[in-house]
Amino acid sequence: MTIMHDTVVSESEYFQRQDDLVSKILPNSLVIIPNNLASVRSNDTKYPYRANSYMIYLTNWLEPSSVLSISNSDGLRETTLYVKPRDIEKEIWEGRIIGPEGALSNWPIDSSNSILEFENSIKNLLAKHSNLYLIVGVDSEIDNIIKKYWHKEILDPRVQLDEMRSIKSESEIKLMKTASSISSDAHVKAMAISRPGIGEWEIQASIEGHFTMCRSTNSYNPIVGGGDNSTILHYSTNLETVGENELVLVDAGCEVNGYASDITRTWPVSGKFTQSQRDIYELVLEAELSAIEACQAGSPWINMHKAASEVLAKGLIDLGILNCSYEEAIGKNLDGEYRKFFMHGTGHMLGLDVHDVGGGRQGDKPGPELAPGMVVTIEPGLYFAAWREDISVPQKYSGIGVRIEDDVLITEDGPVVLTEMCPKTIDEIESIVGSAL
Ligand SMILES: [Mn+2]
Repeated sequence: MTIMHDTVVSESEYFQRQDDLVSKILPNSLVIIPNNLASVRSNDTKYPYRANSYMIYLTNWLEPSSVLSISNSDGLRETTLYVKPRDIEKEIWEGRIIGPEGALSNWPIDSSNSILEFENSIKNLLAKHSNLYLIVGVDSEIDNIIKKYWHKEILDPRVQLDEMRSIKSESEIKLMKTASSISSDAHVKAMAISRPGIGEWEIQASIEGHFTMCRSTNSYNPIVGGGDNSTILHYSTNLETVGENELVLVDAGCEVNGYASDITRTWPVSGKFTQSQRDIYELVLEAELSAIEACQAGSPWINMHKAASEVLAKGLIDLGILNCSYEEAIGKNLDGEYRKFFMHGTGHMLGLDVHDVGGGRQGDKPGPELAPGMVVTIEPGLYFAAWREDISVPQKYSGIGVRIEDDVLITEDGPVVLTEMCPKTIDEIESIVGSAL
């Protein structure tokens, strides 16, 4: 099976993004964005390469050893890409190199140059500009070259770029819908092959196999935690088996043309939730639905977290897990007793990065207002680790971890769940688990 990703971003949209950036920065400025470094695993073996998300956003240039510069002197945009020069010896071993000419003919840029000319060229360019924007820390060699010739303040272009990236265009939303649908299918397939004794790695393999079959890749390392491992928030060893009547928590999503999806589902590998698992699952699902409902344009970021937290705090009292008043359970600043069991945020922005730019609660501030075009995840959870000595819970809940996560597009007409095709009711899940055996 193959899926054609025909929803790519057009050349004019990339130029539009560059123009938008140029209009938001100070006059007579130069913006410099180095691409991520390729990273060595050992000797001549490298880790899979992923370009810098800002580079993808502005040009979709995916080769390492490259730098983007955008100037707005004289009110005109001049976008230059410095890239690896052609090199037949290297290309025989490592694959074709596009080179400056290929880049100029096929990528959304105004001019190109060899990366070997970067220092000479940038020295002259810096002298002609009054302001410099640079993403520092991506490539220290580039940072050092710049600091040789620029002794004034260095501004951060992410201030402008993050604001732009946080509102998704129609083409970006289409890519994220494709990613959401591939990830949903992967979760359903993994549910269908689940059985008592299944290896966490088998579920991981099924999911990653589906991503690859669909010409996509992980947007982060999959979390497949069975039994007590479901209570480790970023567990990713995935090397144990899941026993009879245990839950498995699977947090896995793919990316398509750089755009991420992020789904978590939790299911009983034996096909039936026990009563205790059902108690916790139903409560987390109620919290999730309530938080999704709070994803309204104009509403502050904190509202979705508040909505999930209120349901969980009340539910924990009703189940006899918390023996305190509701006020103590929820806390003055959403920091009450319930945080022992729900210790992370309710969601994050999603886009080119799985934890995308532009969102979140900053300290005590309520965070940004939700706006149409933002995509956020909603992912409340409850975790009762058997190994924790600092908490006590009724024995029947010990070792249970449940998280449910969907990707939500904010629109004028309310939340649109991009991952809605991924089943999450108890009845749906029970009917799918084991159905492919
Ligand atoms: Mn997430």
